[in-house]
Amino acid sequence: MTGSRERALPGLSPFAVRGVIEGFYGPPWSHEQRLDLISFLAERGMNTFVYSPKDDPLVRHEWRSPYVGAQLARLSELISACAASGMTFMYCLSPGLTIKYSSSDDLEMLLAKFHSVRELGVTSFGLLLDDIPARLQHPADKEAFTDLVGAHQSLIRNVFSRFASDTRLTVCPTQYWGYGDEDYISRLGSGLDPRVDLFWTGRAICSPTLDLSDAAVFARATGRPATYWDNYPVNDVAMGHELHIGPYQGRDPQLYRFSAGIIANGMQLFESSKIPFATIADYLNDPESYDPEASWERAILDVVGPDRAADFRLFADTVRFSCLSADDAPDLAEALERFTFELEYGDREVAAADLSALAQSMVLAADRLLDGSVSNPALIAEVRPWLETFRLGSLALVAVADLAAAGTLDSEGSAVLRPYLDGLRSAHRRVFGDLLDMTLAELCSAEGSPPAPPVSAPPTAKERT
Ligand code: LTM
Repeated sequence: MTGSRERALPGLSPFAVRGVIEGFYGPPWSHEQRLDLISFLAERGMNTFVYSPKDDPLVRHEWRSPYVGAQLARLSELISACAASGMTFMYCLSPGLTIKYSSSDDLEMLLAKFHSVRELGVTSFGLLLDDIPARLQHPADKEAFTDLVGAHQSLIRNVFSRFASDTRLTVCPTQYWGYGDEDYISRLGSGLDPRVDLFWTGRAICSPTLDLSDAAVFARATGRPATYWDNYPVNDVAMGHELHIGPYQGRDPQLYRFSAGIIANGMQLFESSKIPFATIADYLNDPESYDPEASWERAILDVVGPDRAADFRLFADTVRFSCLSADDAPDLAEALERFTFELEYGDREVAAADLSALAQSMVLAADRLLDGSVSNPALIAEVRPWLETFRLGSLALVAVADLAAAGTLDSEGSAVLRPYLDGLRSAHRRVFGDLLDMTLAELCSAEGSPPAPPVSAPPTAKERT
């Protein structure tokens, strides 16, 4: 450890640390995907890839086991790829599920594992103590330490003191979110060498905003600026039905004043993650001028390719919901507001024609993305279940427009639309979210004939042939 924090070059990003963490639960990314990501990030001014897949046994459940054979070769290749791209490879271990804090054998095992990776050329390490028991479990630990803070301070100090002077350590504390001055994090931070960096996810595990005032509180309480582990676009565990491809937003433009940097946690959906990653890179490169929507348009063009970018943009509007966005489908919401108003106070035929044109263009976009030739087939394969739901919802909107044109929304709405509503609900993919669900549910509650049985989407043009 040199003691000097990595500095951003003048005129470039004000954040020293800019990167991505493979830190999600679920099937890890493949070796090829990681290599691809390293170039993708480096090309966009990012400088760090944090290796910490929750479901890689060698970093968590089997943290004591050494790398051998193909696993060693692959790790080595990732490290070389980062070095060749000017990226920092941060290697993390998560020993907290099984470590005995008072055991010198466990400490030596941990140091030996870090050392084995250090031999491959790594000088940046993470000690991740997230998602582990919040209280000491081993009787020997309870004897040796007053509480978890004491055990963690001892572990971190023992690890850090044995690192070479050119080696950095970032710790993820067990309480990694909140106001930033809670008892655990304040005591942990104030007892650690200021050169040890701390990960922090913000006010929540998945934080809608990262505020400058919160960052200042954290820095004051812990004696160092936060390195944000930003849980976006990650969609693991209970978020698996959401597709987080919206733009990065809600991060203070001056966050760098009290933060060492941001590391974004990806989705297992690798290609899809590139869209938000590209916007995160834009924010990190120039947070004060960052424009989420403009950055997002560029990211879609970049990742989807020019041939289908416009089609994908129509779809992407309907999966905007995430911890960063309470809006499910902002463009469609505006169109539905216009439709409802026009229907009530204006011209029924105009209302129906406008909605029909939009909905039909959405169906066609879905068909081209699902069945046509695309420049990023891996992306389309990942988002296919959401695209199919998008198509079904778009067909439901065509049906709404048809009913409106015929003046039969009230009398036939329930019979015609209920099967779509049931189909959308049983698809278990968050597309259109509450917006379409509430619209259809309301139309279905109107008096009329009983609904037909649930349907799934009629076949696309290609499926029919
Ligand atoms: O956020 C942290 C520090 N840990 C875990 C992540 O590994 C996980 O991916 C996210 C999202 O579910 N939540 C966590 O608590």
